[in-house]
Amino acid sequence: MSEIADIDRILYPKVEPHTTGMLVVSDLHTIFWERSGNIAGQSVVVIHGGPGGGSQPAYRQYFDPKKFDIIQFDQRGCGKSTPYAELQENNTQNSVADIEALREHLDIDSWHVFGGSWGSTLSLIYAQNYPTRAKSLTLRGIFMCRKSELHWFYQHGASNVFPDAFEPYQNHIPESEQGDLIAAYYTRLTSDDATIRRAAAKEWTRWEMATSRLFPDPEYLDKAEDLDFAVAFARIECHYFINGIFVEDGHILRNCHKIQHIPTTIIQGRYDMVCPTVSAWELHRQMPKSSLVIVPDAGHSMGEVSIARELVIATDAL
Ligand code: STX
Repeated sequence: MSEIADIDRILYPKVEPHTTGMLVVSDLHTIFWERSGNIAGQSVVVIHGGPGGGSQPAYRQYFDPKKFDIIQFDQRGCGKSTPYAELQENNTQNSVADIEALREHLDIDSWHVFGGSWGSTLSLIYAQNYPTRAKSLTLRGIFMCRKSELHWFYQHGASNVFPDAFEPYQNHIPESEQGDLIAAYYTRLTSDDATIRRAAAKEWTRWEMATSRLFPDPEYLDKAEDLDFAVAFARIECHYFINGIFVEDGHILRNCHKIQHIPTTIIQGRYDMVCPTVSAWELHRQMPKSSLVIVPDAGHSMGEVSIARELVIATDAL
């Protein structure tokens, strides 16, 4: 049985949004949102990864559409939000404010918050800023974007497990600049020359796609070839990371005291090479009432069967 067929049996059937909209959040940025499932059900907001990854139709299949009012949106500069791949006025504080603006726009009092990877980062900071608005947190592939985590994935660490995938990512940059790959990629991803930007985006994105699953999926790797996706993803990620996500290192762990009352489930793939398990562990330690599920046979992606299974168990229990 292929992995694709298996995951179809775990996830809820495909549903289409019943309402979509564009929310103007600043003079520059407009956010695309979509709503599916049961509008009279419990509201849940889905926070996508990257930053810059955009929301995907499959993300709503992690929720029973009869039970949940499912809200998805594309963060600034990605997916169907405009302007495309824009870095100005694109930062963590604005992204948190956008979630709150969307909640108010949809006239929802409080909602469940669901996010993986960068989506876990942003979910945590959102909940810490608006602790009465998050009814629960369902978090996967914990990423707190500390310098240690960024160094592990983009400079040295994951490189030791995936030297084959790391080589083209590293060698895209001349040796003289390889000492700081995030900075070197930033220069290229923000170049005036679209050819340079696109070439860098492809290598940056390939590295992440190649390392996201315990068993790499060729279809997933193709995302790096989709330059419309890769340019926004790579530019926005790199912009957030070179700026230390616009908060002090360790900000999230230091602010966990504000969210102890929020029921929290943490789902983490043991062999997550993008966001190693130690971050989930440290978060769990700071949130003693949280439940932590370490999935023994998975990496980073919510598309992995055993991660998907745990996520659906968690949302069914909300
Ligand atoms: N980035 C982690 C992250 O949030 C370092 C992420 N990784 N892949 C994704 O997001 C997509 C699934 C959106 C491609």
